[in-house]
Amino acid sequence: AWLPPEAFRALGSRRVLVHGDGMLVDTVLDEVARACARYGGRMWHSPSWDVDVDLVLALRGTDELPSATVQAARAAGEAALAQAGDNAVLGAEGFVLARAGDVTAVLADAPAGLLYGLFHLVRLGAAAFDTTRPAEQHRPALRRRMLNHWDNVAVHPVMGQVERGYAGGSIFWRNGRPRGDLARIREYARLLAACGINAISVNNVNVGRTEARLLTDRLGDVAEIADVLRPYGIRVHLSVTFAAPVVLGGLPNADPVDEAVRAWWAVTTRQVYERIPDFGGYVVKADSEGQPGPFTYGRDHADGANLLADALAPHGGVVHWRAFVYNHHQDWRDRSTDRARAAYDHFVPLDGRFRDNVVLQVKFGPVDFQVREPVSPVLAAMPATRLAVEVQVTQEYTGQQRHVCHLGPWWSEVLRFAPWGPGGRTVADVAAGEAGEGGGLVAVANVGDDLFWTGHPLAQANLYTVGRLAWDPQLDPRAVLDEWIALTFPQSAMADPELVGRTLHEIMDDSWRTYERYTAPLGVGFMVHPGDHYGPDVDGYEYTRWGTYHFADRDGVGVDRSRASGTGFAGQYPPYWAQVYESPERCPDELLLFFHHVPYGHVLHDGSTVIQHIYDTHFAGVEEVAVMRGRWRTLKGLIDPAVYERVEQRLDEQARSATEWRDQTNTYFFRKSGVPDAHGRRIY
Ligand code: GCW
Repeated sequence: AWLPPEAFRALGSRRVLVHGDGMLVDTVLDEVARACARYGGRMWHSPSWDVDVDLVLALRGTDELPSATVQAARAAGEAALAQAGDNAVLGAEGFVLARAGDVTAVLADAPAGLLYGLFHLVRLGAAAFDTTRPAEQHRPALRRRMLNHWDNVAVHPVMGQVERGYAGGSIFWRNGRPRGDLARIREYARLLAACGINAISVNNVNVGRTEARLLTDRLGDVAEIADVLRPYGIRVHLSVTFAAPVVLGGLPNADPVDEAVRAWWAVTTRQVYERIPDFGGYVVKADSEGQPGPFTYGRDHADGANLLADALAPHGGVVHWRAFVYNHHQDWRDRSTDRARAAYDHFVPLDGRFRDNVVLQVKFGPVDFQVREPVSPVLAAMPATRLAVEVQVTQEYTGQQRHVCHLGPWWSEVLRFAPWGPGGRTVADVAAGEAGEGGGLVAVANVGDDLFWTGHPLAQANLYTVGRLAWDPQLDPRAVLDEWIALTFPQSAMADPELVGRTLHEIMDDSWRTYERYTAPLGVGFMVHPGDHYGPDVDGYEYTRWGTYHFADRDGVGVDRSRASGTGFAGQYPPYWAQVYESPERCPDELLLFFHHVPYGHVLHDGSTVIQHIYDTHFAGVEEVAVMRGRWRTLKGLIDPAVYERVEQRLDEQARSATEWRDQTNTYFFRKSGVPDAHGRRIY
């Protein structure tokens, strides 16, 4: 992945001094020592003698450093910080990079900062040692940068080892037991630390009977994982079932106001911390898609979340309570119920009632990780609640790691979106919180026991990117992709690095929009095959209980979510966007069918009609995949043959599947509308 030995060449060929102590400093030492052993450099740890070095990684506030050059480098770092005035505190994870003469210095206040500084050096490669490089400071914008693994411990009869997993089995679990490959987990931790992830939940939010026991008699399995992740600054969290007091504790109920229930959670949680002192906390999917929750006892989500928060608070833990709550037994005949409204309707009235250590985890869109959705209005409506934004790295609805679909540009768009109107606070600001107290970014993981980690080798870039955007949501996704390419396909190991880099950009940069073009049009969503969610089935969900309808008929398509004549969902936004979305004329084209039911002849902003847009984008999307495939073939012989072949096979499948999408979608809308393609192309 993005830490091949080559990535450490620039660092490993230098004289490096590491100054400071602590578990994460030991990790830095270990990384530097390995790099130096491979590339001929040399490392010292806090020596008492005078040495000349090229690089110093030091904790601030430690004793004076030995040699004059090292002191100068440190002074340069301090000067850079002083210039920044009251920002001079780097915090638990920040670092400064500065140069003095021939020496590069990385300074941090805490060991984690040193580790992130080290991986920053790895990213920069030789450029880190450029004498003209100005000093830079880095601190994460979001405090918690988390992955949720939807990994099952026991194989689920329908979902398998990993729910919505497209990269083989779990790296943690196999057939009901820990997989036991701690070396692999350690490598995973390195990769995650190198892109900035600092928290992981290790089991599915749908918690089965076996998985429930991770909280109690199987806690040792979790502790073992925590021990491996800890040296890389990653905390372990656990998905728990709200019914745990019944399922595990033998109590008659799990009612949040019942004293016995409260005591059970308090004792159980204390035992977790006795075993895992830095345990992060719980992740909970309650009263959602059949999972148990407080509704059973006539309580609300604040009662439920606060129950767990109170148990965690004495130990410094948090509960991530998911806002993905909706009626999954809807009747398609009932036009008054709108799934898009559900999270807002359930949670916004509870704003202000959640404890400080509750993080409400909100899917970025109001429905479900579609290739295009508006940003969830919940993110703008709960000022007194800590909110986390949830995105899906595992490509459930975006090609399942068989299609190239680079999601960086999409997440960047979401994080930069200003829910109160242009120029206002952004989604990233909400996740960061006013005083850094926000809930952060949570991403559903895409890794498995696959040789390439993610099934599709290019899907690794999505994981890398989500970590980097959580660290700094302002990063340009193209630049992040550059980083990933440079690390994963190192120049010195490539015959033609320029061609490889350019080709990967050409294939990946716009691949999310390509995927959007050949699948569900104009934000309407859900035209996937029910159950596995792969491939087209335009009416697959149209008459089901899931609340995901497009309402196509002979005259038009789309969901009327206006206040004037529809479900009123558009009114859940602050005024600026409520007005924009309310109007079919002002609504951005890419979301038109999310908000409006319009005739096929409705004219879009680009002058095309809805029906012609559907035809055009579907033809274009398939052509773009053909171009991608051609481009990939130019890399034959230039990159690792195993990677080459895996991607080539997946591109074949992408081309087949995109064609299927094109033909089914175009044929469907041609049959409904009777409107021929203006360009006379073949529609079946
Ligand atoms: O997208 C849907 C998935 C479910 C998932 C659910 C959720 C874990 O189809 O598999 O369950 O979302 O986010 O809880």
